[in-house]
Amino acid sequence: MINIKVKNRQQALDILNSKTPDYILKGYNEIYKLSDEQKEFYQKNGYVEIKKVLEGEVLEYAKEVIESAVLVRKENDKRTLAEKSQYEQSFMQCGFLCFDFPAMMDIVTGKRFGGLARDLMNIKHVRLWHDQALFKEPGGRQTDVHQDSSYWPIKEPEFTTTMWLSLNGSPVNKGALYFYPETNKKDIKEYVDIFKNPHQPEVLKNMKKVFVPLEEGDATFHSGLTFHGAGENSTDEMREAMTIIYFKDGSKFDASDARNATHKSCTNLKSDELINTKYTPIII
Ligand SMILES: O=C(O)CCC(=O)C(=O)O
Repeated sequence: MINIKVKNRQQALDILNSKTPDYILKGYNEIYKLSDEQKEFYQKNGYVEIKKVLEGEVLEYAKEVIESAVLVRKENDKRTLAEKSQYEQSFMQCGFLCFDFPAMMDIVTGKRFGGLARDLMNIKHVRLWHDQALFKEPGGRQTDVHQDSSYWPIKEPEFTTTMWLSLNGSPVNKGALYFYPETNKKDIKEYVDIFKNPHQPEVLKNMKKVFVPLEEGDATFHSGLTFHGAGENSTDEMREAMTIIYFKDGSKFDASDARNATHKSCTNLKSDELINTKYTPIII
């Protein structure tokens, strides 16, 4: 039940393949000026909420493009929620959308988003790691707690970050994200098998998680080291979010964990090589 203006595959493909209007592109690329407090909050806690990353017509346009991409990717999946795997009941996941659809490429390479990632991590340049839409269906289960960097073969996980942009609002009962503050600083590395067999890490037992409900157009950024998850969606509306993941230009491929070494963004790389593939362009 995507709340989508386009009615069918052809309309979706039309917008996905049409040229993004200049005033929309301007919105995707206009630099967002962060305050020192926001940067310090991110550095300390490993996540931060940023208001109005997109708004007005630019948000509406981006939403229609992203919904169209999800529609095209998922139109043949007729399974009910109950028929899906436990992992798939947490969200409909559509990755690497920018390489299939030009209008998605304009969003994913937007310097407004990449600039925020760069400035929060306080580095010179960021590369794209990958993009993914994460739509939690009505009735969708919680997203199990995990640490993103444990799935990524990147040598410097402290310089990885995810922008999680809410397209239609994510109050607590509609799958809001939560974070464990300061777990980015704790030297914990724990692989949670969210795909098949999730567990609650013992180290988080006495820590408090913080839910961050968002309005549409607001975003959070979280470090690849920060433990996080999301609540269930107990509403009858799809929770629509777009994520773009960035890493520091100059980071190297770490193939030591076989579970992650085949990541598409590192195709054809050897261990310790600079990550600079066709999937990982410099964004800003
Ligand atoms: O969207 C969700 O439910 C989870 C998102 C998440 O874990 C992530 O973006 O790293």
